Amino acid sequence: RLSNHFLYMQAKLCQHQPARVTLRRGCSSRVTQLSPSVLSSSYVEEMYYAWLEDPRSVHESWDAYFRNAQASSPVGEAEERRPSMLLQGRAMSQTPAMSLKVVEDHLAVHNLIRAYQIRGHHVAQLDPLGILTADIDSFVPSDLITTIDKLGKIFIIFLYWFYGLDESDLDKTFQLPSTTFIGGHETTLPLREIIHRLETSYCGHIGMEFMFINNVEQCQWIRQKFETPGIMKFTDREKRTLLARLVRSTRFEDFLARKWSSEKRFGLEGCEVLIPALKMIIDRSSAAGIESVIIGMPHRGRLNVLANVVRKDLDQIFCQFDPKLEAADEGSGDVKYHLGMYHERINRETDKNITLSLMANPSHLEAVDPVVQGKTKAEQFYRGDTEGKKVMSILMHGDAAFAGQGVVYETFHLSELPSYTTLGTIHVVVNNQIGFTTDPRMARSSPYPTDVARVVNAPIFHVNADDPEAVMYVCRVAAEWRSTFNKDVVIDLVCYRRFGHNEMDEPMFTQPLMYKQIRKQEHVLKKYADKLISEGVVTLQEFEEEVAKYDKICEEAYTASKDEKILHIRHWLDSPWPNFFTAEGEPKCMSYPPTGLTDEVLKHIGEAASSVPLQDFSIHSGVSRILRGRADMVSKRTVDWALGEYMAFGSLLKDGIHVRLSGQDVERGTFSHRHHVLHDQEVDKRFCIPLNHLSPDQAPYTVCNSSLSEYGVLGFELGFAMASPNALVCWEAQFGDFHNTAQCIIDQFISSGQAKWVRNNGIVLLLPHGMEGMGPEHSSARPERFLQMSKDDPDRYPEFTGDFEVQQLYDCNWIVVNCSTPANYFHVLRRQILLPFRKPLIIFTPKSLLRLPEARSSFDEMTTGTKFRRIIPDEGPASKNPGKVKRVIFCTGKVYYELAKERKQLKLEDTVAVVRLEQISPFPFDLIKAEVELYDNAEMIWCQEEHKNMGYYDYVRPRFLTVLSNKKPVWYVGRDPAAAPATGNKFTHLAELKRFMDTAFDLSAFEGRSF
Ligand SMILES: Cc1ncc(C[n+]2csc(CCOP(=O)(O)OP(=O)(O)O)c2C)c(N)n1
Ligand SMILES: [Mg+2]
Repeated sequence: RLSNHFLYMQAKLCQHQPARVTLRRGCSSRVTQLSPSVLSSSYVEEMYYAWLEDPRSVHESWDAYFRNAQASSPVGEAEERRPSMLLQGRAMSQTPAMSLKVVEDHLAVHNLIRAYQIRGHHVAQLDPLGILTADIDSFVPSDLITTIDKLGKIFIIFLYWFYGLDESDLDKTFQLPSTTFIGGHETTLPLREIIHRLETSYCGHIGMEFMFINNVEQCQWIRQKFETPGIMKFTDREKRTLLARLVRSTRFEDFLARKWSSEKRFGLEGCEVLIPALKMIIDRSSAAGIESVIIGMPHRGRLNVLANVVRKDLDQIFCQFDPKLEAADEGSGDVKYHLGMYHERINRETDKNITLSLMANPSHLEAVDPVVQGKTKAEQFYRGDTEGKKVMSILMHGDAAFAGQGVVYETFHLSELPSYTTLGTIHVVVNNQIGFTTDPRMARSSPYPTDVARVVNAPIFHVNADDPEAVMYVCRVAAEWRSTFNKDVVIDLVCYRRFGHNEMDEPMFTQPLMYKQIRKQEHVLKKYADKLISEGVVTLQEFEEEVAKYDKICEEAYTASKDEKILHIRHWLDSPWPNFFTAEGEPKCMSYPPTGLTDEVLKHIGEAASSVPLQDFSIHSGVSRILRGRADMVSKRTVDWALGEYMAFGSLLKDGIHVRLSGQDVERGTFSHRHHVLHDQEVDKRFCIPLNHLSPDQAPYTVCNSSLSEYGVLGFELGFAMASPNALVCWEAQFGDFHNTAQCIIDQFISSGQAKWVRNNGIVLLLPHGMEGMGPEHSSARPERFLQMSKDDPDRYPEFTGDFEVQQLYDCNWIVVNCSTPANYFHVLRRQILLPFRKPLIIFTPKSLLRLPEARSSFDEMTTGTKFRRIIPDEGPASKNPGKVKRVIFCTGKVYYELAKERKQLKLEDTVAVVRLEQISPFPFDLIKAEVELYDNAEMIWCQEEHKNMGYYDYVRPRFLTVLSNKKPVWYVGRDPAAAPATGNKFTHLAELKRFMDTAFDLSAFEGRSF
């Protein structure tokens, strides 16, 4: 590094040889080189104003300078002029050379201090292995004057080149600007000491990146925390605690390695300091009032965190290694390093209660980040913790994943948004300088893996993980930062990975040099124990006793684990819902109350939906028209889609159920149909949410436009829904197809979460869907994907026992519906909350139906006694005389209205029955069976507007055949198979529609065909 620096400097010096001559300090030519911006430096102003108040408060050289400058100005003028002006023009030209040198030197020293504050981290000693530089680039910023003693003469050249200072200046004292705390109680220091202290603060085992923060108070706070001389001190007790925690962390991994040498565990070796680091963050946060910490983390060190931070019983962890234990719970379960945990305990350091939840997560790195944030937000919300003083989140990351995964960026962008902020997350990066087999140079383009955090002005503290006290200090500061400013902060633990990616991997294949060094690397526990022993803080015997004590705990737990006969994933639940289930975790009943409401309630909500609750509130004329339209519908006892949704939300709110609707532009609604937030047209930023004005004892309604993210926001809402069963949490995609950028949340959490982690989740996905001639995008919410992942067996005819509807819902992994009426949409939303358990609900929502007069519902379909209809049978002439019916068309969603219109035009209403499948999955075998039996002479058709390889066909076909005992076909009518979900050509769109409508009503279309 130093030689690099030297070569670079030499090159620069040669390149600028002539300039060097003219730049000699003290020459008048140098004066003209100083730019006005330098001369008007706030530092000079600071000195000037301090001098005006008390000439003795500044260094004597400044005193002399300002006296001179003032003396050379006309009487009365100097006081009125800014000090920067004093440095220019007449005042400057008349200044004696000596005073000018003082100004220049102080400015130079000021610049030098800033250079350390901004770029000191680039030369900090961050890599415990000493072979890589944490910022990838080994280049030393040329304005840093590092290591006076080592550099010798070179140092002098640097000092001269960048700052115009020479060797003789090293022992001169300089006034310190207020933007540094290196002086402690001193206001002046010799230059040599200034450089020494800057090096100690900025180029040791901690590298700080914070000068990009656009807030002076925050920058000052950080400077004070790291620059104040002697601030990084620990008491002997603190050192012993740290050692004991390191013992636990290290010996836990050793124990697992000894007992299960060929098992994957993604050990923490090389970053054992993570455990004391987390514990320090939690101790400090607990002291600041935090009562609940929600943690998200990847594989590395997860078991150790469970054992030593969350304090999962060790025998429970060891059980997970026993291949002979049978699973007690339904579902797939998950591997041990993905499981979550919830634990309430006393924090030993603060003697206060603290709840720790480590969220279960999939292998997909960083996917859990927004989920943790959502759950944290929900816990803050339900506790009324509006300032984030009670609940907080900690997110851990791997260096490669933190830099590579886009969801990290999406999650950071939620951190300051009012409806998504968790008021400060502490991020801890286990930066072992490798990702599986990939070097940092191939894994990222940014200097550090943490640069993504700069977008939200989060301070970033890089720290050498082999210096446990430095790590503790950084963690302490990070926790204090969070409780002071309620903003995100990043701790980058620069460490190494002692073994391969997992314990079976051979790292020498790909990183031979690094691993040769790692083999030589002494364990951090040994190094720290030696240090404390040499300091006399502990004796060797005490240390050995501490080790033996923990080893014994492990051995005893291991013996106890042998008594376990069965594995309970239920014991690893990260989000328990007390009182919602029975003690055994079962639903309290297997039925749900009717979802219909009285006319009175419907009217009341309808009135709220059509009026402005605030006085003197001027709304847009278009909105006014919409509200009048709603009032008109209410008076006629009808609802459109938006009003049906209003009724569902409003009624739940009145019953004390919190409703949260989040997604892009949801407040107005993509299709301008919702208008849940009214904006005053006269007063900027004045708005109101009528759904929050229903009744004084209602639950709050949250409706929030989200950032333009799907992965991050859907993950967030999933986390929000995890916190409580008594909330309807809905995420709406702008158009249904955009959910594919959140596919990871759908696949890894929503579809399979309960099977893997035995936890319920009632999140609702609203996915606008339908072929409206809008082109390949914006048309399909990809029902086929959701249906393919539905777990109800297509080939097994279920037993119709008890409340079959509820039993089926209980057994499924999610519910997929496509409602054709607002009333049914209303019921399905209410059913979601009235069910005695929670399942994700996927709703394909309409676009053109939002305004289609035929697609309105009467109050009669929503009043007391009515409920969600899993299918809507034909209720016209066909159903009155089913024996005459030749064909039954089963369909779902919007195409029903096209079929009904066509059938009417063709006068086939008594020959063709049209049956709507409203709940597609789980498949309503019972009701379909009844329809099939009703029309037993008719041929069966499945009609969809989607292409044949998309939509619902592949899902419904085998299930129809099961109902029909494979004795009768169900013919397909719809668009042909295609690669894109829809045509971009309007003409083709209509031609396709006509073609399949013709087939749907061509009663001879399938004549003679075999199946
Ligand atoms: C989204 C995703 N892509 C790929 C993988 C496969 N994978 C597992 S660990 C790993 C390397 C992770 O490196 P890093 O984030 O630095 O964590 P480390 O293992 O070094 O602690 C990869 C690529 C994954 N789990 N998730
Ligand atoms: Mg890594």
